[in-house]
Amino acid sequence: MTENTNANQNALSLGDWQLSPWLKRIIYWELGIPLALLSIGIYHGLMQVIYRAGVLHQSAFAGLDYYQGLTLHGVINAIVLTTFFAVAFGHATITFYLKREPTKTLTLLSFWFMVIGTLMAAWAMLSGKASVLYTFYPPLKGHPLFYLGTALLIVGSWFPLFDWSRLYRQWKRENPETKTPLAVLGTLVNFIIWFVCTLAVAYEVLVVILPWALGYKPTVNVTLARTLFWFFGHALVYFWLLPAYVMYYNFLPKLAGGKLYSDMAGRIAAFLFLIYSVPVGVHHQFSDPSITKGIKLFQSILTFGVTIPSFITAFTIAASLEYAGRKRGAKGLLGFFTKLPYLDTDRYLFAYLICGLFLFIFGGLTGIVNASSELNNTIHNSAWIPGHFHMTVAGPVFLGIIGMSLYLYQTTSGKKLFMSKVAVIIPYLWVIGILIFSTGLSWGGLIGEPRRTNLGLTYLNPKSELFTPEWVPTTMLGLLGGIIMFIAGIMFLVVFFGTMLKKRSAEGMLTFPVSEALHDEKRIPLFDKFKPWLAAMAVILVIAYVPAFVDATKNPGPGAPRF
Ligand code: HAS
Ligand code: CU
Repeated sequence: MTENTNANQNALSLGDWQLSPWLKRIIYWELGIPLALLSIGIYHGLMQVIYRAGVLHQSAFAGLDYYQGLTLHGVINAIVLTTFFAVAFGHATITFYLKREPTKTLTLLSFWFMVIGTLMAAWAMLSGKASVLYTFYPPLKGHPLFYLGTALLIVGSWFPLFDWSRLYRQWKRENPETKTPLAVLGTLVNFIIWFVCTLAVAYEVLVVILPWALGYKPTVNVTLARTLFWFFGHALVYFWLLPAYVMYYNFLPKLAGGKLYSDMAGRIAAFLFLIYSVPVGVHHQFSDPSITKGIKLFQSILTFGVTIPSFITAFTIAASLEYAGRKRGAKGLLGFFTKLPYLDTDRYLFAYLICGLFLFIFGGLTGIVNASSELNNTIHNSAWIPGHFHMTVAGPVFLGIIGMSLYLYQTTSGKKLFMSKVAVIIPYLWVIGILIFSTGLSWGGLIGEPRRTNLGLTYLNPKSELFTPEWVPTTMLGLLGGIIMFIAGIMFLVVFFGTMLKKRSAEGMLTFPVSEALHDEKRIPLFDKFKPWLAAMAVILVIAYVPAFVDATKNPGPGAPRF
């Protein structure tokens, strides 16, 4: 039982919770289904590096086309896994911190929408009818069931927000003077961002793309579709990231043996994400001619705004780790880094979280390069971009997801970890793989290696007229890193499903390593209310996006070809 009793008004009793059997089952399915699909996702990751390095022809295995494999890789890993996990982890955090469970009907409805949606999209991708990549905007055109499936998956992930908000309001009425638990605040902020940004992609899919994909409309406004997509697509990356941030603030300090340096820092970061996450999508469209310079400049500045909550997080979590290290006897300026429980199998979650944080230093820095519109000219659409995003979404996000999936399953099932020593080294192996892989891609990107191109057999073949020797070492590094990542991924699946097959050895409970705050600041109403921040979010969104949509509508460009 963990208690946080720093100040009366912050008091919360956070004992373990016995999940209702139906909720436990749903959470297991929501963790297990995407992890099973992950086997396809990481297989195609491996295939990408092999094809790109020109080692094998794309049809060598299973006869799948490069773009089909890339679509499966992106959709499964970045959309299906992340969405299912965010919902499952949300159910767990809300239930644990508010001590009340979501309603069965809505939870089941959400689950089935997500499962059926995923199956529809999976059919379209596996049958080769939707090789439209995970960004799926035109002019690429896929089977209508792909779009309908993705829409169902997204709508399914909306339901819990309404349920959780109701539980939260109920809790707040009973505890008006208690600070909203930071994990609950983070989860609600995340799903509000998700709800707002997915409205745009729902419109894109249902109103702009589907009539064209079904053949009712001969062409489509590509710029509008892209602008709607990126309204969603950038905020999507924070929807991936925020569950990891919830873990960093609320669990990592405790796992390290210390306290969260400042609780208020976490609240400020969460609300800054709420206002800045959406109105920055145009930073993916710096090269789109139809959008005017003023909007690009404004959204570029806002993009620097959205780095602030991450800088706040970097300093707050570093201070929390320093506190933990010193408590464990560390001396000197940086000695605390040597005193952390890196390989402690009882706290294996620590390893997953610290490795993600470490990768995010590089993921964040490369993001800042991308956001600078001059530099963006150099790296846009180059291999640099997957270099960047594997140190973000495949860094803190992926490691947070797999570490927490294992933790949630293991603690609530009351089973012992299968191969615990292996479980704790997986994230380090992953870090080595990603660092090599991303170095190859980032370096390649800087010397013109494109992304999303099966370049191996043409550009890397000495007999080809297009042979580009500079890309041999970069794609080889990608291959080496990719192989290491694949091995780490398979090892994780063995540990996770191996744990599932074990016998129960204790009563399973929902429990989290809750961090106390070192500075547990008084409740300040502004940082405990959603309304003022929602209003600010709406104002900035209107200023940033109305002109962008007007531009895209007035200036549609050539339209999509009819194929
Ligand atoms: Fe990004 C493209 C800008 C963050 C994901 N990004 C992408 C794409 C993806 C993606 C998937 O401005 C490609 C989309 C596509 O397919 O076309 N990104 C940014 C910026 C940030 C950023 C400014 N991105 C993310 C996150 C992602 C993600 C997070 C996924 C989860 N990104 C861009 C831009 C593009 C882009 C442009 C378009 C490029 C183009 O031309 O196409 C910022 O949010 C980053 C802020 C982060 C920091 C780092 C803080 C560091 C922390 C760690 C501290 C460590 C400690 C531990 C304390 C400032 C918190 C130390 C421990 C030890 C043991 C040492
Ligand atoms: Cu972005």
